Amino acid sequence: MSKSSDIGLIGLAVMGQNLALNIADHGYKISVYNRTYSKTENFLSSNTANNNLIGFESLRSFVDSLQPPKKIIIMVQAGKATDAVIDTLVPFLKNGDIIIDGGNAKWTDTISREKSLKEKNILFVGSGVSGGEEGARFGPSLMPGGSKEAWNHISSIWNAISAKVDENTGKPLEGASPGKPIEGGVSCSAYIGENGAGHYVKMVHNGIEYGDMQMICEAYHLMASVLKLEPYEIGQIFEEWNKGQLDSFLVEITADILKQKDPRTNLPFVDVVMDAAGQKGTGKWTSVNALDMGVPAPTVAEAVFARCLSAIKKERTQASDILTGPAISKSIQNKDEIIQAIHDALYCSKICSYAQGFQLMREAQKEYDWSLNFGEIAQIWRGGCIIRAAFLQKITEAFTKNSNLSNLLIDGHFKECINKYQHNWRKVISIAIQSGIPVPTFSSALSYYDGYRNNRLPQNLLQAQRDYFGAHTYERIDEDRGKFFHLDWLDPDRPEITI
Ligand code: NBP
Repeated sequence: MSKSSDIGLIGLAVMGQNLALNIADHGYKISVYNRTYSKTENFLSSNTANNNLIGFESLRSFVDSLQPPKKIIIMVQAGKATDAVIDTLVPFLKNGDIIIDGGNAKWTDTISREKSLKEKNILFVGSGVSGGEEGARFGPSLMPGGSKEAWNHISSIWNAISAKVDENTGKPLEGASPGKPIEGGVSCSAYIGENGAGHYVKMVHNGIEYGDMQMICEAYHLMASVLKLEPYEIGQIFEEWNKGQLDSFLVEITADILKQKDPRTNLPFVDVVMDAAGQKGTGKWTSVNALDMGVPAPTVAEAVFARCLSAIKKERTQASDILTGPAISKSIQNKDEIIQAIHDALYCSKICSYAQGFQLMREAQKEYDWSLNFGEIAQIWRGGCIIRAAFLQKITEAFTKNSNLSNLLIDGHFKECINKYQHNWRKVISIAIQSGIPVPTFSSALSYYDGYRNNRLPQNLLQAQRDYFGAHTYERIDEDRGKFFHLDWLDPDRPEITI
């Protein structure tokens, strides 16, 4: 077997097949392998016109077909399946060969894998791949991390196959089709950092995606319940919103979904879909990591909890017969004003959610000794991925102006937006509360904003409570930070104890 392929790929389910076709479309010769050979055969027979694809039944022949250093992408389930594939692959590899995990691995697993493969002189890249099936086929957003040496070998392929955005506007370049990839534009791929940095950033991306989706759902819920608009009308509103500041893939598909009829009943499609959400875990990982590091990221967590609450459908149905809430006002005046206010609430909440996501990454880079480029991260999310949005251009601009920006809320543009829209944001949340409509992400984002901008929070009392029952000590406002005191609560008139 001549060593003729530029790269190999293992795992021919949805993502693997599409990524392989994307790579082949860009002129790279790619070898493919799957545990169940019939899937490889089916894939090849459906793509006979593509001369850059070559399939193998045996793993050894697959590896033998690759040019050194061998570059092998793994696109299988995260966790045990990824480890199983690595374990079977390693005996066939030599020093300096490269494994790239394109699955949704947990970043801590990527850190461990990179470390143990390094000991075997195998280079490892953990690359976030975002954009689902369509992205993998015609241009995903790629977040590679791990061995820098390996990155130098794969960067030209990664840059070629990733989504592209317009150099001036930052808008995604669309219109790719089989055999005709996008030419030119700025690549949505950049080296993120050492070991697990790429998969970490992909996880935060997914957490932000949870927040974005839930916020859109809250806007829809308010329009449907308070304004009593039909799904089609709400779809038209989202379509309008997609032309302005909220221009994004998720708003665009929301408009399409809301305008869609159920082919079976002819009812609005959303009205026949069960209101019980699933999840695959990356939102939960983001929230657990935020709690572990002590970073305030309540909006993503609320989005995860909103899915959990929706999932207990049977219990909610029973509770709906027992529990009461306020009646929703029948006559709504100034409908257009409320629609505008919901738009503004969505935009402000989105700013806060992203501010939290970037704060999380800022803390993680200290924890894991990475050096993340936040402007570049926002830039590679502008195309290919689920959270792609015009808004990300503003984040890139904010970090370009100030790479040490402590929080997006402080940036001039975002500060001005919130100043302009916060009246409407507060109004919408008041309407929701008075109408008994849950808005967990809108309201948690506002509480985050009010908490962040408040110089004095009630945790003075909390610290006193902790000292009272557990001698946990407190700091004083008239002493230096880091000096701790304890009051003898059985005899509070005694001088306090300096710790
Ligand atoms: P799956 O995650 O469903 O993986 C199944 C594929 O892995 C099958 O082709 C299976 O082969 C193969 N596989 C091999 Br090879 N060895 C395996 C083993 N030891 N155990 C289990 N499976 C093995 O595929 P996917 O949905 O294409 O996703 C691939 C990765 O990309 C995942 O990590 C996923 O989280 C990530 N991702 C997915 C999306 C998305 O939108 N779906 C987006 C971004 C990232 P078989 O045919 O023999 O069973």
